[in-house]
Amino acid sequence: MLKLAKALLEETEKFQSHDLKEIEQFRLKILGNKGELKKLFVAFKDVDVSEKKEFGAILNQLKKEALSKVNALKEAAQKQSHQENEHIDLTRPVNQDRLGSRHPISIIRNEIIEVFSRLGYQVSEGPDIEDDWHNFTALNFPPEHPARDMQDTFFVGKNPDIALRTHTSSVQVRVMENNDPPIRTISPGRVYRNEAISARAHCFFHQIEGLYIDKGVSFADMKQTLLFFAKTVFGEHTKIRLRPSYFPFTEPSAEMDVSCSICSGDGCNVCKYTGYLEIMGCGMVDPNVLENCGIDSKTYSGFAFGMGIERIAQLKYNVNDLRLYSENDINFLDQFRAEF
Ligand code: 2U9
Repeated sequence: MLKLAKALLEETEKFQSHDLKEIEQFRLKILGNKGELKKLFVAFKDVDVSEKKEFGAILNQLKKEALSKVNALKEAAQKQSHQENEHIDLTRPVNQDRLGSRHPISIIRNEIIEVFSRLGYQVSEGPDIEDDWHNFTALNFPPEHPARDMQDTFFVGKNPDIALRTHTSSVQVRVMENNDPPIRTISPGRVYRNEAISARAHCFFHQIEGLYIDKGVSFADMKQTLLFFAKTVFGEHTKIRLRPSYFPFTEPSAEMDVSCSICSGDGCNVCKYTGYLEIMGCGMVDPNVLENCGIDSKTYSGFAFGMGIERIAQLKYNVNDLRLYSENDINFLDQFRAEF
């Protein structure tokens, strides 16, 4: 028995392994319930008294040695397998910092600003929360106009005088109130309308409106300015057409179409076989509006125009669901990465 105990002690001292399974088998063999140590302790009772001291000491040493060996080997094996799982692939390319990209609405807005700044237009901005005067009354909206209704406009609190602007014309009223002609200004910005959100309508969108006031400004000036705009944004071969329309703030008023860039005016499903696409409203500023803003309508005249930026983006990018422009889905926005 003593011999066996000594042999097991030697085996324990020599035992080496990185394999968790093998270490566990060794543990069971020496320290397990049916292991060698258990058997030796049972046998200890029958050992001759003269050998008991040495035998007992060896059994205790074996137990201590086996326990610390198993624990140390297990710990080392676990560490190694962890490191193996964490194996570093040195051939992997480095993590690239993701660059942001411009929002399509910003791209189009900047492009439009660029076109009009070449013609001497300044950019003007104003508050999103407006009073009745700047959003409606100064712009010649009659008291019963439907836009003044809660159904169409977001009023702020219970105050019928304060609302989210429904167009950026309010900014241009402020420009006229605070500046003498000549005035050439464009006002880009977010506008709000009380509409249910769908692919075709949203409760907010973005506009650019333009205003030119000086002595002797005519409808022909407007037409030429807007033709220049259309050719720059949609291509040199673009044609425009003006259809009579009505707005409270312009007289006469018109809607402007551009020839369809998909079929060049021949007719396709994008332009619904008309050859033309509606892109903006325009007209000569109503003399009442000039007077409301402190400008002498006998001396000065001017034209104004307004367009939805989403509408231009829909035509340029062929992305028709309006919701995509405000959801900020990274996969959608990523597609405009190259366009800065
Ligand atoms: C002042 C006077 C007149 C701006 C104009 C339009 C025609 C127009 C719409 C196009 C689509 C708004 O985004 S939209 O829904 N706009 O049709 N806007 S003339 O007229 C002005 C602006 C300011 C002081």
